Amino acid sequence: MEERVAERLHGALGPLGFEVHAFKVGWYNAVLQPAFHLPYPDDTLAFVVLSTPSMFDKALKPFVNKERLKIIRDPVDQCVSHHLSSVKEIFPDQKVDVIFDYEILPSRRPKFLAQTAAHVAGAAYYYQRKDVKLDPWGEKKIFGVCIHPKYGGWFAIRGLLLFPDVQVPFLEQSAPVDCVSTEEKRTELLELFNFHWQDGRYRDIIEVKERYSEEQKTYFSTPPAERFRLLGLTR
Ligand code: GSH
Repeated sequence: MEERVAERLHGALGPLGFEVHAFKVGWYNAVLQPAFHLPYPDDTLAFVVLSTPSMFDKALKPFVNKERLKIIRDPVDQCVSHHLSSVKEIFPDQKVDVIFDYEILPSRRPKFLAQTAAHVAGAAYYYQRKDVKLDPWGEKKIFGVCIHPKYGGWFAIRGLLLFPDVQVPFLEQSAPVDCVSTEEKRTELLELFNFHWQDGRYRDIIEVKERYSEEQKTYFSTPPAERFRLLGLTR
């Protein structure tokens, strides 16, 4: 069952530059405090959706061109929302719940912890402070970061697709690739991500197969309000 759903999702979202990885809600809930649990039974089938570098050309630009007569406020979020919501049409007999990375609860907590989902699904390794033994940061708060074996840090976690009617008790979990395997590199990664996030060097902590184009780098490093002209939309 899982394979058929995965194949169809891959067929629909792959050509748009998205990647999907299956997991069971129970794997996710098992590593989190109850306040963060997803309210579904443990065996429920879910997918984490990532955008890869090619999403920019394959999905975002065509989406913006097609929608240019409408008012677009959040090009990236609206594009992702459009394509993930369209998935419902390929599963007309199934309930599909979609949660986006930008959604927050009234408590201002995110609706799901994206990096944890990517890790348990085997999509990208979530490196955290606890993965470094000799910790040089003292009292400082250190955020963890996911690294993808193919794209390094050049990707984003966009959402979850949940299939509440599909139970997959026998789904096998695969561990994410531990691509930043030395203590030194992990320390460097967390250092770069926490203290030099904007220069993007953390994204190249491993040799990557594909990264954002210069155009895409410029896009994401430009404040959102000024991005419209980069897309040829005048504001
Ligand atoms: N809300 C705006 C939109 O929808 O256009 C901004 C979206 C945005 O820039 N999101 C960031 C992003 O996609 C944070 S997830 N960055 C890509 C990256 O950092 O790899």
